[in-house]
Amino acid sequence: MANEEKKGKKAHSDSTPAVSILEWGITQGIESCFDRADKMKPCPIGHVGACCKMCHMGPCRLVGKNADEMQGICGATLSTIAARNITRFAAAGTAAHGDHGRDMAFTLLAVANGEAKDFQIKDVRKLYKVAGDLDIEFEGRPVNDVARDVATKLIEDFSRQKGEINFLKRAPKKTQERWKKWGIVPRGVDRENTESLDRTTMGMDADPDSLLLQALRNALANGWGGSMISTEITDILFGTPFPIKAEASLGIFKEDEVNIIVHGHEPSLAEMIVDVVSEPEMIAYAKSKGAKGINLGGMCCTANEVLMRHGIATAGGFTNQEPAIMTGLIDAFTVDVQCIMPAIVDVAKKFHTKVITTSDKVKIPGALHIQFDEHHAKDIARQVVKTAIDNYPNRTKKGSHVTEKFPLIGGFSHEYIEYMQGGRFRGSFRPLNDAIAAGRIRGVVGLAGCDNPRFPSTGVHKYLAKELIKNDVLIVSTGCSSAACGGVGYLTPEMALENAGPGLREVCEAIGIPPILHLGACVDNTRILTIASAMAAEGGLSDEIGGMPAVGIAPEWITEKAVSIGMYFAASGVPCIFGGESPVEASKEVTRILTEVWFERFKGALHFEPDPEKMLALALDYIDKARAALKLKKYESGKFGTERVLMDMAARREIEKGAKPHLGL
Ligand code: NFS
Ligand code: SF4
Repeated sequence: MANEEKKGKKAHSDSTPAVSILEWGITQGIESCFDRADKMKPCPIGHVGACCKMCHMGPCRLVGKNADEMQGICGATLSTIAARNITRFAAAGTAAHGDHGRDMAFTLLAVANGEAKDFQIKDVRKLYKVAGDLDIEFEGRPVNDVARDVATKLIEDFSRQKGEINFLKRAPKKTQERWKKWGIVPRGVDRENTESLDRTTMGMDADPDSLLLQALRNALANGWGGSMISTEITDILFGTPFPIKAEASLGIFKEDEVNIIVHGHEPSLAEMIVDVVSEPEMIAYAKSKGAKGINLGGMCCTANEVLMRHGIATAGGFTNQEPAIMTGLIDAFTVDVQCIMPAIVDVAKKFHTKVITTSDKVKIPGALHIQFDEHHAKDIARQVVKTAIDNYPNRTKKGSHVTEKFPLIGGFSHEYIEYMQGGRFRGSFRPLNDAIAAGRIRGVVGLAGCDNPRFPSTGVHKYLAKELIKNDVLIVSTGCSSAACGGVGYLTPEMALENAGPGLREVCEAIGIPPILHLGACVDNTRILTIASAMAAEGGLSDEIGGMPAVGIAPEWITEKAVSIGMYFAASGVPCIFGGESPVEASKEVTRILTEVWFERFKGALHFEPDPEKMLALALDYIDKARAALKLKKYESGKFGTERVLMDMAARREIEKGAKPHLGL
């Protein structure tokens, strides 16, 4: 392609900083996922037919006008194949989050046994809270003994063959009864994953409903198992988040400092790097190489973890990986696990950037591998940082740099959300429930999931965020959705003043919070389960998670993890709306099960809806219907009851001061 032609080519991201860098990249012949998305037309199978490759009689492609009447060689119908395929998505997603949770549990065990000396248990209160939930005695016992028992009991959640995952009992009774009634109580994470693979192999379960119930059981093992274990242990080890200021966008890199990115999901190494970059010897070493200092930034969910706890800036979500390297300013691009595009190595080759893989589960040809080991965590972190510093003088080729960045407030753990509604001694969910009942807040949406190069990437998140808050819907956001919103300045209290409906604005003003609460990484979607359970226990709305005026939306989802998350929300009683073409559209039966049948049984659902306006309408419709079923005041913008806003002013002062509150655990 001639350079002139390349210049005219548009990168279809909806993020202005990303577009300016990507378009520069096009002129330089540097490819990104956006270019590959243009070249690689999406295979229509899924929404116009089904493909099964579970055995070597196939692959069997059921396509064409009569796909619905076709069968694979074994006799599997289109609905069987569609149900099997999406069940495997749920299993793989659970495996990813489950392995993350397992790694965190083993780290906690190593810390308790004194084998991982660089880590400490930072939140002993939370350890005791979790111990209490697990019926582990904690009073008067040494902290490490309690931690060992907690880690051991949670590790059992992975290997248990019979019985139930521990945290299921945190759910409202009625929610648990629905799981029992439909036989979807998960036993152990690994058992459900194995059973999903077994059931979906050739010659096994052919009944779509039965298969999809297993998908739900498998997904619940993620939501109330793997992911929740990860969130809880991460808080225990690194501290429960509270509101903290940070910055977002590709403009966070500094021309005169060593820039290091931590990308991926498991925060153990990243936490150590956070410590190491402020060590005087490291800073002196950076200066000896001509840099003014060391600048640490995050990407994807590792970014969310260190942002929530340390205010480390985020360079963005999934589609920002390549443009970040194209700035030419990154000296080390350190990755741990999940959502790491192998393509970053190709982009890095055009610059001086060193891609460093750190997990034995993630190796990429062409990357430097420095194996993480929690037993020598800080030494390994120092090795990574030193590699970055040594690479700083190699920065020669100029990339395309932007300077635009936005302030944000993140760090809304469920503990803090409870605290902000009444302080340490009066903390409860009563004010939130009252504000919803009175119509001040119309409902709550969990805005989550990936940013996708097949969309105007990040654009659907931004559209929905703005429209929802205009409609007085409080948003809790996680994962790359938080990065999409943070990267345009949406995660600030000012956003409420300028864009929220009158009721939501009043609530946000009373506490000084943004209308979009950044709850953390994708594993922290489990904080939403905890919040919803607390709202049910508080009374005044639904007495189970199902039936709340609450919806989950993953407008630009990409990964199998997203499907697993959508399904554990659906099984727990939250209708979910996913963007893009449906991967099961060709099967009317599977589509009906995911929506109508699941709604009838669990009050949750999984919709696929490519049109952003229809997504919004569907979400508001679910919220309004839930309000009507709960006999709450009909929502009308600007007209709400006269309940007092009981939110605590002390919380607001603490956000302003940036002081650490004493969370009322
Ligand atoms: Ni979630 Fe986090 Fe982003 Fe999608 Fe990937 S980073 S676990 S999967 S792409 S939101
Ligand atoms: Fe074809 Fe059945 Fe084998 Fe699938 S399992 S590839 S449908 S024969």
